[in-house]
Amino acid sequence: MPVFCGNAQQVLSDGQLNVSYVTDATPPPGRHVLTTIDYGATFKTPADSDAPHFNIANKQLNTPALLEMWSSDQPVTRGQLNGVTFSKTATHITGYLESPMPPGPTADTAKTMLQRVLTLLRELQFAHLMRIWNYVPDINDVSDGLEQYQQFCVGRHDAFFESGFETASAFPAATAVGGRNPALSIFFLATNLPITSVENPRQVSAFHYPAQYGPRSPSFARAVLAQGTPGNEQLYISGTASVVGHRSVHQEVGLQTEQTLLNMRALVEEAGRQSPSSPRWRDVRALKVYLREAGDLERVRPIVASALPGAPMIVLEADICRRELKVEIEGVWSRAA
Ligand code: 3EB
Repeated sequence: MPVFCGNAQQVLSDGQLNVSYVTDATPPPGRHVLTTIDYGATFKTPADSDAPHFNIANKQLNTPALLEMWSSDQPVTRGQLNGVTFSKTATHITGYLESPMPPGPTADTAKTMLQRVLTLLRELQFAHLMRIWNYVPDINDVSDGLEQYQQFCVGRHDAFFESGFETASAFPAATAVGGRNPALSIFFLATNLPITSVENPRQVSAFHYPAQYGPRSPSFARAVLAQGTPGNEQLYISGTASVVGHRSVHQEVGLQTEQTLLNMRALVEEAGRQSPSSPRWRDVRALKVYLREAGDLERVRPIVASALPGAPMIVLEADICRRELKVEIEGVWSRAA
């Protein structure tokens, strides 16, 4: 039997994707698994499920280790196209691809990979990329005079704009953190149901960051609200850090964590202004915390747990895209079914 953590057992039943953190890959009753993601390669490939199972090398700092499971109450079909391994229902698709980092600019690798994603979504007719995770190897290293993260932003920007993302309002929610394996790895969610993006009133939109952060601004939305049946919207909050306006604030990791949580709360409130039936702060379903230093776990975890009691949480060791940032947090919110 799967063991659910916190309030993750409140399973939705409206065709939405559902994420849960489990200790066993057995599909819950009535659910179809699209994908499982194993952070830190702790789980063996599940023998009892033929759903794609991906490893992200970043070490999990929580115990017990948890498996991220994406499921639906709708039937799932699976395939491979353009080098992307995907699983889909009638309304949603999850996909994964990775590419070794060849010598030369990371921008080119990022651009090619994202073009493969966008082409796949066009071919399979999922109009809206809603959430994307990017694991960038050596994210703070400099090559050709640019940090790997800034290179990634250049390639991403080019891929999006060349494929017709004319308005920033179409960007997905995103995370871009340092990967611990040598490949650039991308996992994404898309849908053919309506989505809307949400920007943070406390922060300059990332796609409007000034040039001091890199020659191309980061192409992502602070959050995406995915429509379901009324009252069952899901809010996907991007990786969020201690950034106010466009500047990093605070050195100390506890203060950075508190500022990050204030940013996340502001996003939930902003989504509520855009759509009154969107999830409230307490409706958190899954959190992921990225820590540059594993030793900061004792400091960070209680601060997150007191802001969001009982929230299912995976904590990963990962470099953050700005050197001064020590913590980044993301999450999925939805009202109980
Ligand atoms: C920030 O607010 C922190 O480039 O995809 C967070 C989430 C960050 C996603 C991305 C970057 C990205 O700018 C960094």
